[in-house]
Amino acid sequence: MHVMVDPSEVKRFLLFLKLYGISHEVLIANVQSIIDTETEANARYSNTFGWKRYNTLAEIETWLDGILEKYSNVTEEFVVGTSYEGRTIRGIKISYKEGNPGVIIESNIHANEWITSATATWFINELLSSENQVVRELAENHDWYIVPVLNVDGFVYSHEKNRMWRKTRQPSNFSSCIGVDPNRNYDSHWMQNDGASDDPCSQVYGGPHAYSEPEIKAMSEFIFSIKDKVNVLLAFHSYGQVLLSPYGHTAEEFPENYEDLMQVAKAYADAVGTLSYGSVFQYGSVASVLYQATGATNDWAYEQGILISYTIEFRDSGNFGFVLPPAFILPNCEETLTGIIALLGECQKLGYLDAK
Ligand code: 0X9
Ligand code: ZN
Repeated sequence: MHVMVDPSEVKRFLLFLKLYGISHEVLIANVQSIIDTETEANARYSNTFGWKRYNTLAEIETWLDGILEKYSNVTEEFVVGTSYEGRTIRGIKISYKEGNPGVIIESNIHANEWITSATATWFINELLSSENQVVRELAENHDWYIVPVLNVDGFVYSHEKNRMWRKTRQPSNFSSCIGVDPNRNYDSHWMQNDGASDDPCSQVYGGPHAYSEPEIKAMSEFIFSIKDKVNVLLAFHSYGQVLLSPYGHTAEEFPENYEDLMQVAKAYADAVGTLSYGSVFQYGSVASVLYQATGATNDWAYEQGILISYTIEFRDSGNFGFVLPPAFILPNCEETLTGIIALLGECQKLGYLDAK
């Protein structure tokens, strides 16, 4: 378990660990100092959009406009819906021909997981501009539906006010704490088995009811509207370096095609393992390798018939956690591309990419 402790609580916390005989190791001595370093690194490249730093929502949107214009013959904008604070949640469809299997990428549902939208935008750029033959095949033989930033309000808040913000920004009717964990808000075993919290102050608050968050209501409706054309869903998260398959509500039960899901996840992990970075990716079902978590995108999507459905936790394994330094954006992107190529290759072999 990774725990972030308020400086004023450190003494008490250490005492608590000692009292219960819990061993520990300090991963990040001062979270603020790595945030400050990240802010400086971002400022260094501040006048250009790119992947040497983390871009703001406004920058991502301007970049997206340019991409949609430049590649207008193979791209199409779609609007997922409107956030609580009134922002438009935008996505891009990339399609080179008819009859392709569909892949949905949901990214930055958790506001503080900046590496996810950095990777999603890089990935979009690669699909459209790479001249590498394998990437061309990847791009042109699938229909891509990519939402680079789903939790737009939270993302802006994490840039402007609190780097560690995770949830949405909708206030509660009965608490002064703000926001819901959007990845606990889909209508899939919602709030069952301790897979989420009913405390509005919790980081994993499931909300007053499923789909209470406009972002999640909209995203579920969007996915539902295209589910018959979609074979694979990938939800981009950080951190932990792990591919998580259904289910999140129980470790006692596994999906019917669990073996296939593990074989496909292994292909991703093995492919990433061949790169020189040496990153190790684990895989397994959410509840068996991580913790019980209900109401998440990939479980819900699986239940809608999207049988290849993963949460992918990107870098790292805790050295920087959510505040992954910008220097690691490109290595993470490369790993993701390599992993996805292998993942879809394995899906193809197993017959999951046939027209639905
Ligand atoms: O807890 C989460 O929502 C995800 N981990 S994170 O550190 N990015 O917050 C894991 C979600 C996977 N859960 C299910 N698919 N049920
Ligand atoms: Zn997450």
